[in-house]
Amino acid sequence: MKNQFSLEGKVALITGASYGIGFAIASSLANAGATIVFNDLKQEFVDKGLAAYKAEGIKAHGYVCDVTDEAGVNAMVAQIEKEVGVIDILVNNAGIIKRIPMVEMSAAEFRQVIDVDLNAPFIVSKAVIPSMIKKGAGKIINICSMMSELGRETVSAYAAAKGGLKMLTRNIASEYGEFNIQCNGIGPGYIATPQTAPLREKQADGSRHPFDSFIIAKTPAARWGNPEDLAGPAVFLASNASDFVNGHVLYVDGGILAYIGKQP
Ligand code: NAP
Ligand code: GCO
Repeated sequence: MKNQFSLEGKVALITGASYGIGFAIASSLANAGATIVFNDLKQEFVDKGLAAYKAEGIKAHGYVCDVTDEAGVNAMVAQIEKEVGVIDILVNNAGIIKRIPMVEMSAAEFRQVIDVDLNAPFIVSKAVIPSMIKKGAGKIINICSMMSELGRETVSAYAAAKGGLKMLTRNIASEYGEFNIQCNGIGPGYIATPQTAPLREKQADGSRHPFDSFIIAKTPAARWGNPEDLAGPAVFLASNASDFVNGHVLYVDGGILAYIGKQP
């Protein structure tokens, strides 16, 4: 059983993984034996990430790269193949959100979210698939969202992107499954990271943010998730244990999608 989940000898690229969910997923893949490669937008963040991995006893390789820049991504993937090895596991994690009511959102802002959250997973996947085909195996994990299934006020661009990412996941599985490439998604529930910090900020009187209380009432587990809650699911989808799982989104949400919410 242990062998089925082992990632010994595998190279994993996790995008935007200096901290937050990406960092936790990368650490779990490293603990299962994988060699970790990650990127971030600026050298300063890459350096912080490298120090954080080192503190965990993980030797990681960090690159500066904007995942929306196709030429930059292609150059980074070529450099990784030369310096570290062919990428066996790709986790499309880098993402942004803009919480703006739709009628107040500019088309440029909408496009920016789509660019990072949907176009970039296309660009990075496209860059790694040819070598996976040559190798006869590959794993792609797209970090989806509750918003791959649900809408809410102010997140039109994010929901459109994450809904699209779910379908990109199914399409990569459909198009490249015959080459022994599995593409699946992880749909995290509400996870405590810098991205969701504004939704958990304490009120002036020290009470919980109303959105914080709302999420607790919507989650059967009655808590926010931690990035570490995604570790086991990520290892499963990166390993041979999931070789016949393809085009699936594994929601890791403490039960949100199953629940109508606590009656006030
Ligand atoms: P986060 O704390 O904001 O971290 C996102 C990471 O992506 C940062 O390292 C950021 O880099 C990087 N990034 C953003 N744009 C990039 C670009 N163009 N090129 C390269 N890197 C870029 O977010 P998180 O909460 O850990 O979320 C990680 C993923 O999970 C995202 O896709 C998010 O949508 C998804 N997700 C989050 C939650 C949640 O509750 N937190 C739930 C479901 C899904 P910088 O440091 O340079 O900004
Ligand atoms: C929001 C949140 C979410 C989460 C996550 C849920 O404003 O509703 O930021 O969208 O980050 O993606 O799964």
